[in-house]
Amino acid sequence: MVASLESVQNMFPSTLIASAVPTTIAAFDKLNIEDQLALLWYAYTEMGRSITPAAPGAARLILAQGILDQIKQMSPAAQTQVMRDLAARADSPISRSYGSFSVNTKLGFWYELGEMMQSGVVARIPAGYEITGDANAVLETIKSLDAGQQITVLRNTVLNMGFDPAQTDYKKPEEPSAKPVAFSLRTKSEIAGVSEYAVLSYIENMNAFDFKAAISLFVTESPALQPPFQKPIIGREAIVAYMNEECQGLKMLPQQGISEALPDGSKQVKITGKVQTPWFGVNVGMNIAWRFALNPQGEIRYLAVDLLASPQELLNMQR
Ligand code: ECH
Repeated sequence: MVASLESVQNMFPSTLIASAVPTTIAAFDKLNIEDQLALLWYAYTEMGRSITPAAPGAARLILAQGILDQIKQMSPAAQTQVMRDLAARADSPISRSYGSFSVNTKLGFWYELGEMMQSGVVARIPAGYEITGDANAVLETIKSLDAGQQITVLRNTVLNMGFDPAQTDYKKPEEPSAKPVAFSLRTKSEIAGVSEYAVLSYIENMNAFDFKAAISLFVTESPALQPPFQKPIIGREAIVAYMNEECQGLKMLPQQGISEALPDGSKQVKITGKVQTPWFGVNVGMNIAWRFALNPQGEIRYLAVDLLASPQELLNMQR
């Protein structure tokens, strides 16, 4: 018998996730557009989280470059309007192009725009702009989050911007995937408490950006991958497309785990550890749990990735 998706979604129910992230994003969404942009500016420039300069690689920005050049030529008022349209998800030509960008191109676009704002080439948030009390409350909440949670909020606000009529998910072919790391350079993963082949091999392949090998560890029929705060992505093809877009350059540093055999021969495995994004490199380690449901053949039927509420959760190995 195959366990239903709902039943495996609830495995290791004591895992505490960072629910402050979606509530903060929901509160942010209710703010007016000026406040949203000003808040992001303060959050980004004042929290002192530095982006690794190598991350937004030039190749990634080919699609955004035309629009960035266009923006540079505009009057300060028009530049501000472009930013307002993006944040308001208005239907404008630039907002449509942005909506079709991949995740990393969206982040790279704002990274560049932020640099241009700092150097004065693009209109800044007017000096002396006072954010409302509501916006200030959201900013204070963001300040109280841990670094991994802060960058997750920033990332999600950037991804929600722009106009995307089709709401296309992970079908953007613009980013050629980088070559997987050569076999001779790969590192074996060892995780205290876990010896399941599929789990160890998943981490090794993901750290080598070998997404084809990683997906081969999943069941053929409707495997599911559930990213933090998202609905599960179902099917091998959709998962590989997602990995190609989202997992280039991610570094997974699992620390420990627990494995449980169920009467039907299937298994549930939870591991916890850190994940680093190429955007922030070693500056930010996100506290993560991976919850795997393995079928009796040891194949991955379901994998949930959770952003944890606190570093203490890294040690939570209860059922
Ligand atoms: C300025 C002011 C005006 C408005 C805006 C501005 C610019 C903002 C900028 C923001 C940049 C933000 C960035 C955020 C990057 C965050 C990255 C994160 C990555 C998390 C990845 C995880 C991976 C988990 C997974 C694992 C698996 O095993 C399976 C797959 C997967 C200031 C100009 C907007 C520039 C760069 C949070 C957790 C482990 C689920 C992917």
